[in-house]
Amino acid sequence: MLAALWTLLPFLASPVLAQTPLSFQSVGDAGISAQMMFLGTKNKVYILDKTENNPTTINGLYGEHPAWAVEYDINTNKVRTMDVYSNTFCAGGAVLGNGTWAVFGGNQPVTTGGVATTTAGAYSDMTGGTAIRLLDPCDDESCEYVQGTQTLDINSDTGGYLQMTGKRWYPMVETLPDGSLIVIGGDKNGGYVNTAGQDNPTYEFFPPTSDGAVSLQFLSDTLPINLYALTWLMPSGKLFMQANLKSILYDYNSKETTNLPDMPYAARVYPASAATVMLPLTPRNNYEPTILFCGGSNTTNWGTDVGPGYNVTAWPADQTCVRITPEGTTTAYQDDDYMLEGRSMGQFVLLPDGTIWHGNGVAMGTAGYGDQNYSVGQSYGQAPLYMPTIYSPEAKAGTRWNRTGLSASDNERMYHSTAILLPDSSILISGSNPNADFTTNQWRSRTDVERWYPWFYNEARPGYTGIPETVSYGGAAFNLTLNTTDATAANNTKVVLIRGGFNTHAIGFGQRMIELETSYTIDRNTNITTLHVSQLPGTPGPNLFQPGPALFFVVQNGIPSDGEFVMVGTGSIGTQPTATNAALPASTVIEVPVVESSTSATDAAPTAGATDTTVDSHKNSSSGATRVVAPITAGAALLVGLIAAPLLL
Ligand SMILES: *[C@@H]1O[C@H](CO)[C@@H](O)[C@H](O)[C@H]1NC(C)=O
Ligand SMILES: *[C@@H]1O[C@H](CO)[C@@H](O)[C@H](O)[C@H]1NC(C)=O
Ligand SMILES: *[C@@H]1O[C@H](CO)[C@@H](O)[C@H](O)[C@H]1NC(C)=O
Ligand SMILES: *[C@@H]1O[C@H](CO)[C@@H](O)[C@H](O)[C@H]1NC(C)=O
Ligand SMILES: *[C@@H]1O[C@H](CO)[C@@H](O)[C@H](O)[C@H]1NC(C)=O
Ligand SMILES: *[C@@H]1O[C@H](CO)[C@@H](O)[C@H](O)[C@H]1NC(C)=O
Ligand SMILES: *[C@@H]1O[C@H](CO)[C@@H](O)[C@H](O)[C@H]1NC(C)=O
Ligand SMILES: *[C@@H]1O[C@H](CO)[C@@H](O)[C@H](O)[C@H]1NC(C)=O
Ligand SMILES: *[C@@H]1O[C@H](CO)[C@@H](O)[C@H](O)[C@H]1NC(C)=O
Ligand SMILES: *[C@@H]1O[C@H](CO)[C@@H](O)[C@H](O)[C@H]1NC(C)=O
Ligand SMILES: [Cu+2]
Repeated sequence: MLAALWTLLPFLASPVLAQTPLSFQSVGDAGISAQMMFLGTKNKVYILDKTENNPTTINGLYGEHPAWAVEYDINTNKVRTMDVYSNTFCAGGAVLGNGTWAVFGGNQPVTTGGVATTTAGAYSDMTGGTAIRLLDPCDDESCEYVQGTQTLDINSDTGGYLQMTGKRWYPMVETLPDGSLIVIGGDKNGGYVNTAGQDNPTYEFFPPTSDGAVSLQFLSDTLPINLYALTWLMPSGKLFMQANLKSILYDYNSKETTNLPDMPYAARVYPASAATVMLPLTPRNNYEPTILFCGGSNTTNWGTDVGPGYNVTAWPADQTCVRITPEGTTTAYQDDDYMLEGRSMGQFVLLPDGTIWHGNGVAMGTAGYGDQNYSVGQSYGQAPLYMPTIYSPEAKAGTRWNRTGLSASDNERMYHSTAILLPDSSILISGSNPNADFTTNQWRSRTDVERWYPWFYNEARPGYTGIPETVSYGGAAFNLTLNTTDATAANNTKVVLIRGGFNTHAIGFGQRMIELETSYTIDRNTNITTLHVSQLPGTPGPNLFQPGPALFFVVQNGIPSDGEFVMVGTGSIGTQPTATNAALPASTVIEVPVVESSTSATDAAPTAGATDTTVDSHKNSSSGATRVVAPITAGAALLVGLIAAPLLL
């Protein structure tokens, strides 16, 4: 019925279907299984899969073959296939400071059944181990990945500039303060876990530097579980890294490593695959990054690259959550509220209201798959979890997990599923494919796309004008004009930036959120409410929130506006200028001048915008603003207004 309506009323887009807050809705089909996903523009999501027999095909440079890359339009739910030549099987990615997205590594060419091949296989894919693909996202369906020339010979890629120094399957990628990228670790040919024999214990930069591949001992010390070694840039400019049970701060300038406490309770890195996230950076936490780890697996038996070697699907996923503030006064891991159930491959998605969506994953086993007699289908995980949860970072300990009013998805989202934030604050969820190739057997490869809607989805969103095109590190504040004259609402307005990042394997590569400082001026003479917004903190500048595109939200009384892309920093790769942040004006309500009854109306009337001569008798005491006494001139009214007593904030 709904489908018929849809075809009859093509101009009525998604509003035909009910968008119920706190629940999932099936919205479309990506045609491929969404192993990797990122939001490229306000309208387009880019989805990548590994090379496999997806139902959607493309006639590409190397002939007709199944597609493993599409552009998904979030308004029409239509897809455009994109030609990626090389096998993006478990690649990494991030956005550069100039807005170009980069996707690194992958695996050797495969043919039917995911079997490695060195000849032109059924899927016409080239080796992806050293590949780099670049994309400048677009709204006009003209953009394509820029790719090096890959070959079938896994040892003789000729990608040139677009080729890494060595093969990287499961590389971690993080954006650096100059907007370039660091690409870390990975292994050469794939497998359940890493091994010394095929480890690539180095990192390199993109754009490439003369350093080439730089050895990192941590990537040897953390074998066998250090694929997608979890990495976040810290305010000092060092990298916080966590793999196996080890945690370090690494200074890629001096090449010094500082050991931090070991990870308690469980492994978090792939294939244990905990949900991980940097908590929102706010003035309230002094912009001090805290990383949250939830779930994963507390097995100590990691097997080899061939597989776990025991019935891993019978091992319950871990339920613990811990936080660390890697550059805080104490660096001990602290217990956080445990999840409502054990979960591997849970995913965190930052929401602009400051809460964090947590969904997808399984209750038993780990990530990965293989043809073992204990696999369920081919999966090393089972018991999919259909219920998401909301985590509130600022709620009192003991109350941070909340499932009030939420409903479950109908669809399992297991290994190789993804979830990202959209500009309207809904979450796009797709993929799930714990299999070597596309299959309709258990657990089937999922190409369908769902959206999940936050509690405020159908509420009136705050209105404002004056969004800047760029946000800098320090310097003069900027002003927005809010469409409310309510002082409480103005006082309860936040501006946040979110980089959704590159999502794959339960990790939001580069996912980060920062709240800017604000104050407001309400002028009752004009009824104009100005929100004064600080630039990003000039200190520590880009180490705190790296340059590049980010979604900008105005959040009023907990309800976000639609997100719009702004460019953080210069929009170019290179040193980002920083400055001291100008002080914000104190929050002020400028009252309409009060006209004393002894004064003639003609003296008072001409004041700028002060048309309200019938003074509200309560106005004196409202908001603590200084009373303005007539008679006064237009200029004086303005002056007196500006020095009205600031509100205590
Ligand atoms: C961003 O930088 C990369 C690396 O230098 C370059 O390939 C790409 O074309 C640049 N993108 C834009 C939009 O300038
Ligand atoms: C793993 O976690 C379970 C609870 O799910 C606990 O009973 C068990 O002792 C833990 N095992 C290890 C090795 O930590
Ligand atoms: C599973 O396979 C292993 C060999 O890989 C064998 O030792 C074991 O007995 C098998 N288990 C079952 C339940 O078939
Ligand atoms: C593995 O464990 C699961 C869960 O306990 C069980 O259902 C399954 O039969 C086991 N498989 C094998 C091969 O032992
Ligand atoms: C739980 O989440 C709902 C919806 O997101 C929210 O309205 C409610 O305030 C939250 N409750 C607590 C105790 O955090
Ligand atoms: C403010 O703007 C929002 C979004 O455009 C709109 O829904 C709302 O009605 C406006 N409120 C007022 C008071 O104009
Ligand atoms: C923002 O508004 C304040 C007064 O409300 C003004 O002093 C300041 O110059 C404005 N800033 C910009 C960048 O326009
Ligand atoms: C503004 O909000 C803050 C909390 O964010 C509160 O402490 C302060 O009292 C509020 N001020 C007014 C004037 O409402
Ligand atoms: C400002 O808003 C108040 C209350 O809505 C209204 O009485 C007054 O006329 C408005 N003033 C101007 C200058 O629009
Ligand atoms: C308003 O302020 C004047 C002068 O400070 C004072 O005499 C008067 O009582 C106040 N009125 C009210 C309603 O607070
Ligand atoms: Cu994978």
